[in-house]
Amino acid sequence: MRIEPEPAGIFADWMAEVQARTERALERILPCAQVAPQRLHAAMRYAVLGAGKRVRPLLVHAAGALTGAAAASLDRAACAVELIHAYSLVHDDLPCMDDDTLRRGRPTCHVEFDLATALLAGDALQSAAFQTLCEGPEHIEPALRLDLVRLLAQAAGSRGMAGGQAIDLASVGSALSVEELEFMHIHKTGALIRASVKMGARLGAGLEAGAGAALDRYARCAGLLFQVVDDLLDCESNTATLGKTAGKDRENDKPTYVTVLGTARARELSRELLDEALEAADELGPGGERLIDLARFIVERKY
Ligand code: GRG
Repeated sequence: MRIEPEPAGIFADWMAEVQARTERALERILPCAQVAPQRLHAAMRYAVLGAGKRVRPLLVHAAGALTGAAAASLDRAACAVELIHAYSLVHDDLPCMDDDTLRRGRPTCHVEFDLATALLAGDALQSAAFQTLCEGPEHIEPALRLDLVRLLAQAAGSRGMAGGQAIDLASVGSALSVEELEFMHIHKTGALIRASVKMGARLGAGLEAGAGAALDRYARCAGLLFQVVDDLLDCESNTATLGKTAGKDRENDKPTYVTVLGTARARELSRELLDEALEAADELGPGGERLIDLARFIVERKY
């Protein structure tokens, strides 16, 4: 049985509340720009604050709501994944990677500052993510903190996001099969999205084995769905709406779901992945509403 979608206003209010509390928590976690080394701290704050949809923090809170975790105990995990995400964007935009000048509607970090500062800002954001998980007044057991650190490290590392990025860079100009493309994106984009869901759920009460498997299926579909939609937006939207350079994948001769499958099939795939994500979320029963709303949001987003 399908869980009925909630009225749009309820989700919009919840989303705005999580985005606002995440912004406040990030603001507190990041060093002040007045503290030395000022330029590095200013670059870190520039890369993180004031923009971004906060999809990964939203997933942390949605999965935490499912397992009954208190919002206050989810904030640090939400910030930690967002800090890793922000670091990945800063490094991805560097000339040695995607070489982009626009991100979140403003100049990329290395354009606003300089190459070395952007590189260091990314490095320091990654460290800040793990420090965030280790600190905090919340009563989170050391074993649970360690689990969170492990989940995030695995997702960000060579068998997660950084590995996916390496495959992405190596695939420029080559024709990937759908399986190879999926493998790349499960790592590059999917790993952090999956970790967000796992970390949020881990902060609440344990799930039964069946529900744990359904949640992981949801997370895997959501990660791939995010990427398919990203590929469609890259070729169908425009720079002003996206806040980053449109058509960049084609310019960089990168294989995408659109180049490998064509637009029509890529769109069909996004519908299939959404259906599978919703089916998995349905299996979770009451409490899974936010995950359902978020899967729809990932598909309907305009940037
Ligand atoms: C440099 C180690 C390293 C990894 C970079 C994730 C990634 C790997 C690069 C980002 C490049 C990119 C455009 C990937 C496609 C999916 C994606 C992560 C889009 C940006 O995420 P959003 O839409 O961004 O959640 P906002 O700005 O809303 O946070």
